[in-house]
Amino acid sequence: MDFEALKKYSALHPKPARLTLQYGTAGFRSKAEQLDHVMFRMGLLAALRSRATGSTIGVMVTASHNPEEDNGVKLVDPLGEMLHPSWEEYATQLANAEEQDLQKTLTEICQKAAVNQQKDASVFIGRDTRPSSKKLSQAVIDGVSVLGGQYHDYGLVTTPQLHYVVCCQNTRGQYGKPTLEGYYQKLSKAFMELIKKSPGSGEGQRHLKIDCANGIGALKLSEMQPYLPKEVLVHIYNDGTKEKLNHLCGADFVKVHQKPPKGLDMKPNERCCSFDGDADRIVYYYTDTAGHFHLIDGDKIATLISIFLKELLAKVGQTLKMAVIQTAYANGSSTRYLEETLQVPVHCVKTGVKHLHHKAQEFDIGVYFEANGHGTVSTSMQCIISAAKTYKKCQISLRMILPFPPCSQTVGDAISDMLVIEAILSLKGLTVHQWDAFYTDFPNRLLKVQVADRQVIDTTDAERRAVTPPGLQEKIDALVKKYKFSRAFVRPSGTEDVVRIYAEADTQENADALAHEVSLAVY
Ligand code: NG1
Ligand code: ZN
Repeated sequence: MDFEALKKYSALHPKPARLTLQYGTAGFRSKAEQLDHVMFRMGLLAALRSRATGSTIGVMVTASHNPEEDNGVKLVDPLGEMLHPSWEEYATQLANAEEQDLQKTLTEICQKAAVNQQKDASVFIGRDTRPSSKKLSQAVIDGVSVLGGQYHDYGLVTTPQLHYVVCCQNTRGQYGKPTLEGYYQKLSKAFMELIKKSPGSGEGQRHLKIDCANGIGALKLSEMQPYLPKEVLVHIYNDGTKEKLNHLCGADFVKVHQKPPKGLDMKPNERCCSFDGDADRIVYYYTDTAGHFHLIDGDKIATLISIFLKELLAKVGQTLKMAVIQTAYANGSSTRYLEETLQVPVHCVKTGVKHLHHKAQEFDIGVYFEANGHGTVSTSMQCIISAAKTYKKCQISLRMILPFPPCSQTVGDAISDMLVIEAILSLKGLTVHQWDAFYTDFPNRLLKVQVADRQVIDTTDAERRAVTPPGLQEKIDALVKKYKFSRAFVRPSGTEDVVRIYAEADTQENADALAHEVSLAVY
């Protein structure tokens, strides 16, 4: 390690005094002007992680659904997964080390993680469309370079695209070509394979209006247009040319406010969807003829995919183990429908797609979605092998469906999820209204409140119960008892300086009242 060069470069990316940040649910997130040193240091860490694993590591500069003024950074592990938890701690240590301790902290990480400093380091870098992202990604490059690492800057990409190229690179092309062209080709080929057996195919085009949150999704969907089969015609709204990123639009806005985004004109029963700011989440929605808005969130997306896969497995006589993975935010009605009507096992894990992904990998087929629309389907090697064996017998090209290739095997991906959903709706001949009618969501409310120190709240049971501060859970229990068919929980956010409150009850009024009362108990 060239400590002189390190000192010189680090001085160009100084850490603001007294600032401490944590590698949270999805990496570091903060106001963009606080992040230059974090980016430089994540460049350093990515080079070390690359040496430790002997693989290419990804660094994505984005703050997803957060306001345009924010930014963030997350590392992508060799198979396109989220950074291993043991390294999250190193990330936090490195980001918070004072200037004079930087060298010592790096040396300690190298010792603890057995990093062979003689090895080559390779890092892929991507960024979203935030005005601050270009400069911040340059700081990442400085960090990689000062440790002698090689880098490839993919520039503007969606988060899932960066995960894709990292996975392709490290699996020597088995997952696909590590280029955006490879990504578009892989997705459109998988989609066409799926849809060609559709009874509705050849009967004209499927129109879909997409709110791209004024973000990277618009750019990348436009790029993908020439690769998309003629069966699906996407209409892009909120492309970022007029309004600010995530402002009154995008998947998070639509999910939290349960209303349509600004900038998208909806006709009754028209199928619409929203991506988030880095295009790893998707939610669908429509308004009915009476003008009522209906949200189809991640829970209903998971349900649609599970129904399709379950029927398919039954048809080809497969007995593969399938499960749905949710978090505490999943609507209780979806859990009941999946378990009781569909008879699919459901598991609840902590918030954050890395926890869902991890659990999903315990099954041959793991369908995992957060209620906010972040998710995908993971398939095991065992599943792929048996699918290949039965391939010849199948009416539908099972080989193309398992592993469900339109579904990203690395992380939730709005573009690939959208193609899967469109294909399944077409194959099953379902309208958006029929899909929505699978079950009715229990009335619910998600609130956030700012408190002096959100970390005083500690939780257990997949975040459904608070263990600290003392007395809080007892207060919540007493409030929940006041309402019928109710539940509520609180947890500190891992991406914002807030505490989140979630409540369900028999009516919307009661869900709102319960959420409000719980929020008062949190202060
Ligand atoms: P936090 O801020 O930890 O609640 C939010 C989402 C997560 C996940 C991450 C990363 C909710 C309630 N929480 O996490 O599900 O998607 O952002 O983007 O939607
Ligand atoms: Zn996102």
